[in-house]
Amino acid sequence: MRRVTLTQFLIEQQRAGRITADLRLLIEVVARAVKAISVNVSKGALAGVLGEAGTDNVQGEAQKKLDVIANEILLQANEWGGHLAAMASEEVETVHQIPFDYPKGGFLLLFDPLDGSSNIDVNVSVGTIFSVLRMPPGGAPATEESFMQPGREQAAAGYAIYGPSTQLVLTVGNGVHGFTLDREMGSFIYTHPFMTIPEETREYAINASNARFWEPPVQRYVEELQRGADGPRGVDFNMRWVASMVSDVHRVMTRGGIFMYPMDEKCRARGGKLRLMYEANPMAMLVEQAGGAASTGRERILDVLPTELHQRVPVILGSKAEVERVVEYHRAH
Ligand code: AHM
Ligand code: MG
Repeated sequence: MRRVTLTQFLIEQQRAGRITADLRLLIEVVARAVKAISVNVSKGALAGVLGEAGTDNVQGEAQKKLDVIANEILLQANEWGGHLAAMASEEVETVHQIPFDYPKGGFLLLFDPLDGSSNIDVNVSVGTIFSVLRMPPGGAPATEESFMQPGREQAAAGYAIYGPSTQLVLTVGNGVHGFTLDREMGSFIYTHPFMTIPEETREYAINASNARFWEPPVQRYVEELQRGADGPRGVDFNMRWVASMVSDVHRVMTRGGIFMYPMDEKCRARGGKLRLMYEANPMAMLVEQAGGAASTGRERILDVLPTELHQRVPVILGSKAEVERVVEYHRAH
């Protein structure tokens, strides 16, 4: 069997005119950083990387040591290549400028370095999520304003999942492509061409402990699912919740279903739980590219015009018909 590496895949994308050399380099560098994060994640207690870092991030959340390590790996890997105008990270308060002694490029890179980090200490899958925007023309030097673009403008998006195997799932606007890390060779192998979200689904993912805080449309939708074969849906649904967005979305990508972190009374003041720029937008692009849909309940996620870097939004994504149903319940309410 001919094994296609990520490098080869990207060169072919470049030849076909789908990405520029700069974007290819950018994705290669992100993939290299992901390999380094994967090594750290998999060493766990052996490397002394578990537990709290003793610091809080911008959102006042306690940082894990691995949050800090993963953030540093991504920042350092991407600083010197000359393909970026600036970076933004869930773990960093303001725009991360490229050091003055390195050349600047035309892209903006955004990431959640280690998503689902509450799962690290219990040895459950975590991930990295990233999004690539273009630097607005004439906008240099990059400011927070340069990042205020709706998700539909993303040039690329992807995530890495550090599970039993490490996988990189990527889109440059031409379908979703999955790669598996060959640890011995140190390279990503193209294992999942054109991933598509199955339309038929009997599975949903939501933190059900928040049920009493949800808005009526989501309460209605989930109640109907829970009534199973006896309810209006006429079939039984299954529920899964890893509490690691990358894992939960990866399952939806692989075998269909719906993932929701909707608006609720606990997160209303902040606008939602998940971050628009580091979580919702890249996942929404991937899900749409895989034939699914992604909404806040009231608006397509990719159409949300951001007003701040660390903005949060409600997220409902996955198999199209299910997402449309939840949106319809919002409309009807
Ligand atoms: P994090 O970026 O601080 O790890 O938080 C985001 C995570 C998501 O991965 C996951 O979907 C959600 O928070 C889980 O929330 P909860 O703890 O309410 O189940
Ligand atoms: Mg996160």
